[in-house]
Amino acid sequence: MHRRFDHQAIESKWQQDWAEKAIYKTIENPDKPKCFVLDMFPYPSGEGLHVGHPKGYIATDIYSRFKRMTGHEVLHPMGWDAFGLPAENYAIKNKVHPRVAVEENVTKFKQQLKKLGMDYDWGREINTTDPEFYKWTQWIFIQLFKKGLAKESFEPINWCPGCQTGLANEDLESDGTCERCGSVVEQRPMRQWVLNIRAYADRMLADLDTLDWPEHIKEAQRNWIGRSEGAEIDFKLNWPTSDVGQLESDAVAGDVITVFTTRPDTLYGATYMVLAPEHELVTKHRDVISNWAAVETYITDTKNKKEMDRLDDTKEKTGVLLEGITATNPASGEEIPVYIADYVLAGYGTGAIMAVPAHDQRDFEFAMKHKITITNVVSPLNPAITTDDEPMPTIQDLKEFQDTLDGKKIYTLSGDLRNSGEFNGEDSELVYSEIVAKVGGRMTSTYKLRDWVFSRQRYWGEPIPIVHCGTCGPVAVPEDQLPLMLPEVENYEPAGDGQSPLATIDQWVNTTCPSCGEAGKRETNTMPQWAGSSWYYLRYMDPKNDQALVSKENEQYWAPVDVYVGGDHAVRHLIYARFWHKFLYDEGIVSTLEPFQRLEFLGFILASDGRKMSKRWGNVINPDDIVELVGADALRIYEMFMGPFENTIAWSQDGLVGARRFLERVNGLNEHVISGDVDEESPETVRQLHKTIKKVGEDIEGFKFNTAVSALMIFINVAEKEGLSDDTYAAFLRLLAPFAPHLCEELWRTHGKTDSIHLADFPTYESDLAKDTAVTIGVQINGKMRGEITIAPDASEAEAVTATNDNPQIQTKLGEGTTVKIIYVPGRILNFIQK
Ligand code: ANZ
Ligand code: ZN
Repeated sequence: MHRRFDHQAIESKWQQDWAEKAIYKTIENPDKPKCFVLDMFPYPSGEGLHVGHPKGYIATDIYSRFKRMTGHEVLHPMGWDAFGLPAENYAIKNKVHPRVAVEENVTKFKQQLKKLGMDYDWGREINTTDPEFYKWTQWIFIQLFKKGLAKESFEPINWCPGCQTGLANEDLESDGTCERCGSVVEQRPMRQWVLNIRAYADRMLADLDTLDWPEHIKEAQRNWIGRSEGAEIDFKLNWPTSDVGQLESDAVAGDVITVFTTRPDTLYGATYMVLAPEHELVTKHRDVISNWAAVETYITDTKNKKEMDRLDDTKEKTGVLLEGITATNPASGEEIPVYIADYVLAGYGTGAIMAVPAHDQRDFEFAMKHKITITNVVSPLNPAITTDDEPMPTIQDLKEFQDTLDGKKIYTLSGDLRNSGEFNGEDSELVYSEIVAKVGGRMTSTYKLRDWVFSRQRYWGEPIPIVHCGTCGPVAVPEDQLPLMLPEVENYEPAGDGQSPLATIDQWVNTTCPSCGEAGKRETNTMPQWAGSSWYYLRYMDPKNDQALVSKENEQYWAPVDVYVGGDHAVRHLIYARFWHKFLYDEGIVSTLEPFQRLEFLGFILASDGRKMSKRWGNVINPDDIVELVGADALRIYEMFMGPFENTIAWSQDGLVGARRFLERVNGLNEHVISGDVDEESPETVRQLHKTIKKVGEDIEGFKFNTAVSALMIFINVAEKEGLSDDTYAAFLRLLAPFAPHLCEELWRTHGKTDSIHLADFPTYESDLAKDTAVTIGVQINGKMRGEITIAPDASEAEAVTATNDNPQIQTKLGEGTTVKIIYVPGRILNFIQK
């Protein structure tokens, strides 16, 4: 029966009590198994939480309470990812120092979270902008620097004219615009700090297989890393020496162009080469390139092109022949032309390709346009493959009809080799490595993953702890001088000249070289917003340690994160953190190969109009209002009951009301508690209880919170009808406690218990009682469905057959033939085979 309750009084009373008694205080308790449950920590925005944000936090709260009740020591912490552009932009807009803005926002967020009754141990709160925290971010950077994994680079990088800073590839939308401000990102050559994340690419790929993560996230990471297996092959460059004479040229006879190819089997068909326009060999040979003016113009044009457009397969393939130089195909010995063309990218492979127009679509289009020889070297092994299509053109055809072949499909698979010298007639896949060996090539792999551009020309980030010295080069700030504090500036807006605002503080910039003691200058770039989040989870294990990032004991006790929950960052954060973790593993700081063993990806909550909740649409719902209206418990139940956790679902006020009414029934349930002998409890209630214990436990473990809530609702239906014992009532409260911690605590205490329900044990079930007592299965005759029977799930074949006696319809049909065989699958189907 429904009974109303004063949620405000109940919720604030117990929140205060829990805090006073510190019931969620986390310790390292070697006598208990541990469980580390982690949320992707929020960036504390000025707008505060909307009702979508807590969905993941509620889930981990339920999960961690369940784990605590099942005998685990639980680490369920919360903190703030507070560096980065959004905080800085907010601060600039609202004319407050980013630190002040962050403090205000953190206070707001914390209040909101506290009202939801979360079981965080706030004693372990962290903040990436706290010098005691970023001291260790800087420390990790120094270790990366010492190992040669953090280095300066002068290659062109993504520059966002809107945000006035360099960006990593991961910060771009798929159309190449800035994900923060939408500006078209330019390529700008700039001095940068980059991290060699590629050094860990193979391990990051291999170890994905050991993770309990959603398959689509693993696949996104595989694609982002983008490993290609292939070979590097050297092509000799030639130019007629008589033309060169006494040039003041850097060009050296015998220079080679190294290409990366995934198809060395097509080497004999490489009839020209292409260098990326930015390739260093191009300018190096300017003195022997007779059409240098045209070449230079093309290089300049390329600089203004977006990588997206260069990759666009529908665009016409442009390029310029390097007149005066040729290359030698190391297999066929033929002299072939060398081009520059923007469809070859500087940052992939070696920035140079051997072009095989007969078997590569881009090369084919380019060759057609520039009238370059096309040599067919692979034919289908099984000629049947092409009979539906047009027959493969022969080389002769190709040569004669080049002009008319436009738009034709070419053969790009493996097959029988042709025009390939000693390899003629061989299966191209089988001689792949023999061809590589013959020309002195090397098997290798290349990656789409680029260096991680790790410097930002902005204020609100961790200062990069490096001093530049004229003699020693870049030198790490000594570790005992960490944290290198972010200095105060007058103006924290970007300077616009590509320098960070820190560059304007002479006093800070000018220092002495830690190595030789001469005058040096501090690095003025700061770290990207992804730095702190790449290792923050480790700090929760030992947040106050000023001797180490994390102590060995604490790390060994808590690592790895058992469940990580969030709804963004399939790549980026989850790639960066895995990279740093593996590095810290190599450094002996962490003991596990991976940071996050299990990942649960959540679906978002949309506004009731089906749009994203945003100030812009005016459809934001503040959790504070909901908590005031129906209480935190109802909000928690509602968000978990909305649908499968991973689904994105729109908010509904009706659903919220339903959750509140359920809790009112819970509040009235004690009226159905039977007084007197427990033996009088209806067997149906008992069975239902055991089934519910099993279901709720398994569903929480599996992050199926919606079906757990519905099991609790089914239980209450039975209990209201049949009545329930005192013990059953107490067990039910404990099942519900992780979901509705306040009301359950209230009812538990009014039921005479003295200790918090959240420190009680989760109920256990008896398997026999938790079993389904009956299942309904189909009965078939010769494969045709003829009716149903209801029997015990583990009923024997004989029992199943006997059960059909009660079904006249089946009996009539059975009478029409003679049964020769019976196929019975318990719990599934009973099939009579008749003659
Ligand atoms: C010869 C060849 C013949 C190729 C053939 C393909 C087919 P994925 O799979 O993406 O790794 N390539 C190499 N470096 C490049 C660069 N910097 N810019 C543009 N293209 C580049 O692609 C590898 C293939 O892409 C390589 O194999 C190379 O062309 C080209 F029938 O070499 B291939
Ligand atoms: Zn020096």
